[in-house]
Amino acid sequence: MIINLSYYHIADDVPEKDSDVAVVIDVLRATTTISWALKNGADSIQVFSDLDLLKDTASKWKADKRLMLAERGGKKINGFDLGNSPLSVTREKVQGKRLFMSTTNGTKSLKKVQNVKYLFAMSLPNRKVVAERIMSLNKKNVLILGSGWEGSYSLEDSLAAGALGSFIKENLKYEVNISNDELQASIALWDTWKNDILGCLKIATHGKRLTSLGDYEDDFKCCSELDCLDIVPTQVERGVIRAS
Ligand code: 3SL
Repeated sequence: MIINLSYYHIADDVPEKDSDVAVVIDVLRATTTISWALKNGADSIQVFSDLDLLKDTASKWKADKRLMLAERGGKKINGFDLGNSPLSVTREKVQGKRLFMSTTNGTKSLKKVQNVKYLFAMSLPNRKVVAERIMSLNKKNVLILGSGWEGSYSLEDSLAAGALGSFIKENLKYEVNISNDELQASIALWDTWKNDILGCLKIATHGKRLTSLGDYEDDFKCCSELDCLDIVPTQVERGVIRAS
């Protein structure tokens, strides 16, 4: 048995060929927010690229069972309940609710691979449990997809891809084939920064962008915590993610 692991920086880079498993990463901050929302009891997250479609779909849901989250350029959009901070999805706000969510890049990556049979959202806090779930599936081709920023590379997603690749390489009983240079480079990145994850997030371009927008110190801390969540955000129907 062999597992082929590949990593693509952004949605547009994903090749047409089929994968058995896809893992989407948006460290700053969409997949961290999704992971924490589910940990705090959200019923499900439905992701959208289009804001009008999000509003229209949400309007058909019971008012006390829904929340609308939207972010563009790092900021919450006026008229929505929440933006995209993992700190905002507290138990008081999200428990039992469906979250209708759209972000600049992360939800785009989730949409891109929504036809893959096993689709997970990963952040640094749930890296270990997502890796263990992937390993337990015994599937051959696993695609890791970052979110980047508006079509370009992001350091923090690549760091997390390397963290995932390293964990699987070190813990899987059978052969792991790191099948593209993007993942080889990400594993090297992880080896360089694994003892200063927070530092890496802050020097990343999107880290600097967030810093320029305000005080995101607690978001950085939350997004850089490793292996502290036991939630595997799993697509259960197209565009809808639940904890499993
Ligand atoms: O790009 C995205 O999807 C967001 O995660 C960006 S932000 O961290 O909310 O600014």
